[in-house]
Order: sequence, then structure tokens, then C-alpha cells
Amino acid sequence: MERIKRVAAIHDISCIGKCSLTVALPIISAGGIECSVIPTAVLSTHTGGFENYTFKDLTDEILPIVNHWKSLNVKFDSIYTGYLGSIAQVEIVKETIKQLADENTLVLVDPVMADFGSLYKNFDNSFPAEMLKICKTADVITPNITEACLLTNTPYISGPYTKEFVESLIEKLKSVCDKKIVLTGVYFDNEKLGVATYDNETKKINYCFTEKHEGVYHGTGDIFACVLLTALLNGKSLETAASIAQKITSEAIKITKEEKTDVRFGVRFESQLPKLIELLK
Ligand code: PXL
Repeated sequence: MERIKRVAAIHDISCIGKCSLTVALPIISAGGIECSVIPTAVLSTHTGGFENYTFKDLTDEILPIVNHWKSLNVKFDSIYTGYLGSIAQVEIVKETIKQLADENTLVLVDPVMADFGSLYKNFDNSFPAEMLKICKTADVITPNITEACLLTNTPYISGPYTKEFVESLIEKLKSVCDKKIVLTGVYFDNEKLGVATYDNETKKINYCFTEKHEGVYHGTGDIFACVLLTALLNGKSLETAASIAQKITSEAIKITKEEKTDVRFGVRFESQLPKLIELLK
């Protein structure tokens, strides 16, 4: 039997709020991929909408974990990086990728740092330039529009967007990552929202949209990135993987919206895991 594929997911543990590692583990596992984790920080909740959350920075743990793994000679089919706990983690995560990746390892960098035109709490204006350094080592990047603007020194504007704006952003992102780009949060009207993908192998921009839901839904960028990754590792093309990720994320939001629960606690991605497994076949 073939060895099960393995991802190293580098992200925080937000103990409540369904984002980062608490969605990476179930989603990547449901996709039949082993998910090893390097926690960058432990927080009582994510930082979006909650006050007084605890935050334990784990910067000093990362390289000792990596060094132990090296001694075990474990191989990684993918390295997935998300929310970093400190600016110092940028160099450490770059070193981690260097240590753990080989020429066959798919490096997916989700430059988690901002949304709706603002940086998340805990990050200052010097962070985007640092995050850019990790993006440059990636095979795939998955910025939202705000993150794409920060990475390319483009003034942020709110949507609906024009095709010219989105495609000029993709053009600028080619110097951030010269392989595969997935730009999330793209919408040309208030009905549909989705992603634009660019693959340097085909040189094509592709769009994929689902119904647009009003509101702020925490953790959905992480859910999207994890579904995309697991679909890519299951052999799907960039376009198909993005379309699966968009569908699953949008359905999870739709169900959450119907339930009218406190959205800070995350979306009902669990309801979509059977469908994910089906779509990956
Ligand atoms: O979902 C992105 C994310 C991940 N981790 C933490 C966050 C956020 C967004 O706010 O606060 C800790």
C-alpha cells in the first residue's frame, strides 16, 4: 500500500472559534491526508471579535520540533503555513520550510494577517513585508484581497471590484509567488463571491463563484485553504481544487447563517465533511 500523504500545518491553536489548526486537522484528515502540526501560538479564542483572549507565543518551540522531526527522518508531501504568532517566526518558518521540504513538497502559504482592509490584532504595519518573504518560497499562495493589497503595496479598496482591478492585482502577485495564485474574496456584484486563480504553468486566470453571503464569518479563509490543499494533494487541478474549496466554504457559511448562531464561534464546516469526501473521489 502506498504511504499516506503527510502535511505539516504551521498555524495557531485558537481553542474556541473554529479556525487555524482546529479546522486544518479535521479537514485535511477527512481528505485522507495525515496532518502533523506545528502550533505557532495557543489562544483561548481567535482574535476576531473576542476580547480578553489569552495568547501564549510558541516561537521558541518551532525549531526544536523541527529538529526532532529531522532526527526521525519523516517526509512531508506538503507544508502549509497560516497564522504566525510573532514577527520572529517569519525567519523560523522559512528555515522550517528549508529543513522539511524537498523538491516534491507542495508549499502552500496562506498569508493570514488581514481582512476587510485592516490588519488583524497582534500585527503591525511591518508585518506584510515580512510575510512577503515566506510567500516567495511558496508553490501556492492564497491571499484575500486585503492581504494581496498589503503584499503588493496596492491601496485597499472595498468591493464590488472590477475585472481590471482583480487582474492587475494578480499581475502584481506574480512577483510575490511565481507559481500558483489563488485570490479569495473576489466579487464583481453583490450576488456572487468567489476566487480568481492563476497558474503559471497554463498562464491562465480562472474564476469560480458561489452565492455571496452578507456578514463576517471567521475562519472561512482557513477552511478554504485547507480544502484547497487537500484537493490538490488528492490530485485535483488548481481550478477544480479552488472550486471544491469555494463550494464547501460557501455551504458552511450558508448553514451557519440559517442557524443564526453567534458567528464569532465559527462556521459549521463539519456539516460539509461528507460532501468534501465525495467531491475528492
Ligand atoms: O482565521 C484567521 C485567524 C487565525 N488565527 C487567529 C486569528 C485569525 C483571524 O482573526 O485571530 C488567532
